[in-house]
Amino acid sequence: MMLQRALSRYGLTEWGGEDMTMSAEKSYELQDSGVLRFPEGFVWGAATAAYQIEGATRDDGRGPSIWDTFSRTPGKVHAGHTGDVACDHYHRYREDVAIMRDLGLHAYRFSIAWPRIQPDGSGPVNPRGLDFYDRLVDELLGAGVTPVVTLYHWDLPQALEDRGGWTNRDTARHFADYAAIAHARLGDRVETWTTLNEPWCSAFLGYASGIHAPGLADPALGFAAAHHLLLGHGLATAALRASGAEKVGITLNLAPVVNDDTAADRAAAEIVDGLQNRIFLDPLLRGEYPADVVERARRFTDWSFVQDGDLEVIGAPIDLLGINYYTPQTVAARPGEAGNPVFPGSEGIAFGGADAPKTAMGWAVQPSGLTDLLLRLSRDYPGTPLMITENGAAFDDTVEDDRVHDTDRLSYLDGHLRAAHAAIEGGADLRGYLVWSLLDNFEWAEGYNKRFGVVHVDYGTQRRIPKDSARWYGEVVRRNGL
Ligand code: IFM
Repeated sequence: MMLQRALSRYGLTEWGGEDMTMSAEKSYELQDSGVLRFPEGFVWGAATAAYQIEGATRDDGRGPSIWDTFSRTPGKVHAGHTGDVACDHYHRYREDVAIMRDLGLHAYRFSIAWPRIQPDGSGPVNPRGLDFYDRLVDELLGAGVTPVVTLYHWDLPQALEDRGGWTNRDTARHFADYAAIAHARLGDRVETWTTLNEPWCSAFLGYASGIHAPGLADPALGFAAAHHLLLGHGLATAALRASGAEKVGITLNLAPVVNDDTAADRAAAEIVDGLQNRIFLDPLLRGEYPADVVERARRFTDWSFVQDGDLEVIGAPIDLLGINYYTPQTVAARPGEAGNPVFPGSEGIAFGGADAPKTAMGWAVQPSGLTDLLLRLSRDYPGTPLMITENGAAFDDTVEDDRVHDTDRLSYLDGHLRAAHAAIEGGADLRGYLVWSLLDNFEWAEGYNKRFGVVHVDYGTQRRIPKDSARWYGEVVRRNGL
């Protein structure tokens, strides 16, 4: 059941049945292909998100978010876990920044909790919320770590959800106001701003399938939310530019969709590529929705939420495209198959895992997918610098004598860095790599049951232990290579 829920995060189902988790025995060998150097100035760092690590959900005037509500809804999150305490980063950020400094990280991508800044999502600003990020940014800069801000990593103020959340066009406007408020306070020290993290998840896990907050399950709402998220990105980008932001971007969760077996399978892959990747890439980077996606979604929506001028706003140039890559999407044409709720319009398509070792999430480990993805983006959407804003893996770690020998994670990261390097050699304009995640944290519907960190967190004591992967990663950073 738990594995099934983790799989469904990416529209996967369990093909095969037996334990799919990659064991130490099954884990693949580190490749030994000599020294690989990354380009000079390549940015190495780590990423987190507010609700996943901060805790302190009632401190200093923070308002409730949709994840506070959702995690309290019985049956929605593993074992009823909530983000109330999480990694207590709100109080321990100095210790966490010191870990980053010791690892030699160049950059830290964190998200700002909108409900700390505007407890009701619009209207009055809560200065104590801004104060926290002010302290965090200063601490980072003092440690030589460059802050990279994400404005929205899924914790919508509940007050806005009560008025329709991302299905309400007004939310996009409120988001731009909030972006300007955050920039006014931090813009003198933060150069790089990303608007949204993974709008696909917000729209289709949150509104179309009910797997994530706010837990609604209506395909039409999913498409409306996707559009308003994109509009929010566009309006926030304009607001950030007007306030003088230097670099503005967005982060998407993208995946190559694979199956070359038959013409029908290739057609199925094209459909899912539209529903996962092009539905965001095309409006952002080409100023239009892909015709096949528009057509396919007509069974759910007439797209009347798209108003004149929206696509110009959404398609305004950006300075950086953030890519979150974990696993490829493997599909097959299978007539009669019910549509997958996270991909409304995918009737007749079966989703499965690639034939590869799996992480604790059940996600196939396939580094070559990252090379393919980066090269495809360079080919189909040239001209926008790329950054890997998330990549990493959950495994069932154990602590022995104050050490965590997370060979599987280390191996995963090594493989993906080699894959990223291959893409650079192939011409991809990749500027940096941020590992997901700095810390073990609240993995959304999986609660604290899945550990993605390169630093172990004991949730009972809040003690941090850098895992072997963290030590290794620090060495990669130091050498600018492998
Ligand atoms: O933990 C999440 C993160 O919040 C968004 N990207 C995927 C990660 C792993 O599931």
